[in-house]
Amino acid sequence: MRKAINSLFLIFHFLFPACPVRRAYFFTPLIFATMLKVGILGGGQLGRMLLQAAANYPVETFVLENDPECPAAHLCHHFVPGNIRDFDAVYDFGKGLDALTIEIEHVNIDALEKLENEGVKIFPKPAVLKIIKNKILQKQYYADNQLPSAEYQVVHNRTDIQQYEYMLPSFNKLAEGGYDGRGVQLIRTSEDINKAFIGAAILEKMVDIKKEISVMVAVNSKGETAHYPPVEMIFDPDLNLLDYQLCPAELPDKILWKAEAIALAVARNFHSPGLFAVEMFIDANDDVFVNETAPRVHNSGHHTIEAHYCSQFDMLWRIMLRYPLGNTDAILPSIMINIIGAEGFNGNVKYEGLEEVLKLENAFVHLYGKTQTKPGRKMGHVTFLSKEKQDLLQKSIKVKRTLIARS
Ligand code: AIR
Repeated sequence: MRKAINSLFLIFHFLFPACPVRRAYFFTPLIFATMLKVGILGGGQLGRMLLQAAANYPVETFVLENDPECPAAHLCHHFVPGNIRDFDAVYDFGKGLDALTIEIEHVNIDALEKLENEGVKIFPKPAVLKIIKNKILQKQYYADNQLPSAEYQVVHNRTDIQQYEYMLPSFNKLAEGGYDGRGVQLIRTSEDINKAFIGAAILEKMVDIKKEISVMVAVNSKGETAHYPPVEMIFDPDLNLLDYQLCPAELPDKILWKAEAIALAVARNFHSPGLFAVEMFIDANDDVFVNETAPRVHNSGHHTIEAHYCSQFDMLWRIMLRYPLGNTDAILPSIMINIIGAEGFNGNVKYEGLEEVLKLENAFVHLYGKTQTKPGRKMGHVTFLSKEKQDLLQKSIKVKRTLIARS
C-alpha cells in the first residue's frame, strides 16, 4: 500500500513539478521520512534553541535574519541574510520551502499570506500572527471569544487617555512594535498622562496581580492539543523582564483548572497549528485574566529543555513535521533564571562567575552566543531541577548574584 502511494506521488511530482503541493507536505514525513525544508524567520536565542532540537530530526533548516553573527546563524544548514520585516526578503526566502515558522512576531505577514496561498505551511497561520502582532486586535480576539482579559480602551494620545482617567492606574501599550518590556509603560496617576505614547495603543486597566503564570499549548495540524503545566513568573519590576520562573506554579486545583481551560480555549480558537504561550494573571479574588499570547516558542518554556520529557522546541518540530505530539509532563520541578546584560555595560560580552555556577548541582547553563551585551538584553538562561522548592530558590539567588554578563 505504502509503495503504491509513494509511486503515485512520484508520478504526481514529475507531472506537476510547479504545483504548490508538489512536495506532498502532508505525506512526505509519514512515507518518505525525507528532509523537509523548514525556515525560521529571526535568528535570536529562540531560533538557536529551536535549531538545537532540529538536529534530532530529518529536516533541512533555513534562517532569515539581518545579522550574520546572530545566535542562530551557525546552527542552521542555510543562513540567508535579510530583513524579516521586508516583503521581498520573506517571500524569496520562503518560496522554495515546505514550511515556515517565526521566532519573533515582527515579521512581514503579507509575504507569509502569499506563501501560504502558494502552499507553504506557516506555523502559526498568518491570520493568527495578524491578530497577535497588534495589541488592539489581540484584545478584541479575547473579547470576541469570551476569554477573560483586563478592561481596556483604544487610545492614540494623551487627550484620549484623559477621557479614561477613571481607569488609572493603567498600562499604556503600543499596538505594534514593542517586545521584552519595550512599548509598555505604566500610567499611574493623571500626572503621568503626559508621557502617553503617540500612535495606536491600548490603555489597559492594571490588574491587582497575585500571581503571573504562563501555560504553553501545542496544537497540531489535526487540531489535537497538549499543554504544559503552568509556570509561575516573577518579573523584574524595573526592567519589566522575566526574572525567574518556577515550574510547576503553586496553584490551588480550582485556579489551575480554570487557567488550563482558558489557555486551551485561547489556543484552540485560533484554528491554527502551532505552539502558543498564554500568559495570564491571577488577581486577589482568584480570577484569571489573559495577559497576552505569544504564537511561538517562548521564554516561559525554556525550562522544558531539561525539566520535561518533550521540550517546547522539540514539540514545535513534532508539529511542523507532522509527528505525534510529545509528553509535556515534568521530569522534576524546575526554576529558570534569565541572564540579562548588567546595568552600565555595553560592548563585547564577558561572563563573570560562569565556573562557579557550573559547579552547582543540576545547573543547566545556556549562553546564547550574543557577542554584544547591553543593559537588559537577554544573554542566556540557567535552569535547575530539584524536588525541593527551597533548593531551587536558593540556587536561583546564587545565580543572580554570581553570573554576570558584562563588558
Ligand atoms: N524574542 C522574540 N520575542 C521576544 C524575544 N525575547 C527573542 C527572539 C529574537 C531575540 O529575542 O529570539 O530573535 C532578539 O533578541 P535581542 O537581544 O537581539 O533583541
